[in-house]
Amino acid sequence: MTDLRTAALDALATQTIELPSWAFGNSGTRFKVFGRPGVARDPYEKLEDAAQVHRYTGVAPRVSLHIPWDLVDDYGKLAAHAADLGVGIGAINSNLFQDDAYRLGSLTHADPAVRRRAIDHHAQCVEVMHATGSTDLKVWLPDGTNYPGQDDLRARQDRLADSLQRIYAMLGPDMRMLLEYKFFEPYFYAMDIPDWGTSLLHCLALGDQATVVLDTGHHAPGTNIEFIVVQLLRAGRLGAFDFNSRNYADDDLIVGSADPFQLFRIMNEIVGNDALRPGSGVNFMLDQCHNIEPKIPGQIRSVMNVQEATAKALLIDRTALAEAQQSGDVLGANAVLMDAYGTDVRPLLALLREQRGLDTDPYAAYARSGYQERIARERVGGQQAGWGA
Ligand code: PSV
Ligand code: MN
Ligand code: MN
Repeated sequence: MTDLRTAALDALATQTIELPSWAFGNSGTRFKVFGRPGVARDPYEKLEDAAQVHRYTGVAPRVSLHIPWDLVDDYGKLAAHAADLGVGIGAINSNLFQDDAYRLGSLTHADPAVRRRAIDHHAQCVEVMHATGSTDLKVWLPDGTNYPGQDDLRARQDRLADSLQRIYAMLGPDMRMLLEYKFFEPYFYAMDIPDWGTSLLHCLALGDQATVVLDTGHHAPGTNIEFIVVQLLRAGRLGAFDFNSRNYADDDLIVGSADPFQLFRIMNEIVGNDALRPGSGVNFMLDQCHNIEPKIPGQIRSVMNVQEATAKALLIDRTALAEAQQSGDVLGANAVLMDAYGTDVRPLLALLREQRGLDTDPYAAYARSGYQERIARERVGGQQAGWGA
């Protein structure tokens, strides 16, 4: 085996991918939510399903929770349940988009009482973090305006900065805030954190424990996402990815399904900037829904897609690439990248799994396990993602 492949195997052995609890509930569009047999009925069962993904892939040891979707009486008990299943609790997502009070905003609202309510919700999330051992508080701000003149854009930013500061002050020394951006939806004139620049400015003002989350579905078509990755890494503020695939809007489809080359280009910058290494501070999370496909296999496929893109990025001959770039060999440099992208990495990933005592095909192994048939038999009344509260 070449040195490059050996190094790739070592790096792949350390990679982890975090799963979203909401991927295991029923989900859909605003037109229809299709129920599926056997879907998890509560947060405990969502963890059980997530643990299946880890069991067959070996690289998905954490689950993000969404509060209050994943509401339970005792979060210590939920974390213990996760530990029994061989997984842990990852990021805690706050929810600022399902409350009538937030029609005109939450952390940016003109009324201090509404802002207080939104800030206090994060105190509840931080409590959940303490109880579960989570270190990442993920804030996606759904605030924005629909019409020019509807509100004062500058005043909203000032109120947001103040609210975020109050939330940031709640963090323990080992905790981080992950601040997500999205260019549209649920508002369509001006979102209050529409882009990475706005998120980064707020993070820089807050302090070292604040970092940006890059959700791959939250950009305008044609945006060069890998360029954003580089900028955030350069600033030391890329805290996490929400991986998913988009064609039109915030589609939340299986990562790497429509554009595996984009995922490869992103992972190329991650590998090239030494951000794959555990401890580099980048949390690779999925943020997806499986509306028409089965949930657990959908998550297994997603994890495998991330692994494939990562493996290809690890196989880039970076010495040859640097030489070609240095000498201005435009086509040569591009060819180095394309050679790696064109490599069939499935045998390498099969070897990785074999070395870890896993089935070489996690997708097929899960299908054979009988788990899906068992949950379809035993669970009645699957929970809709987003309506756990
Ligand atoms: C918003 O579109 C988002 O991507 C945020 O990450 C939320 O937490 C997630 O979806 C689930 O609603
Ligand atoms: Mn997201
Ligand atoms: Mn989204």
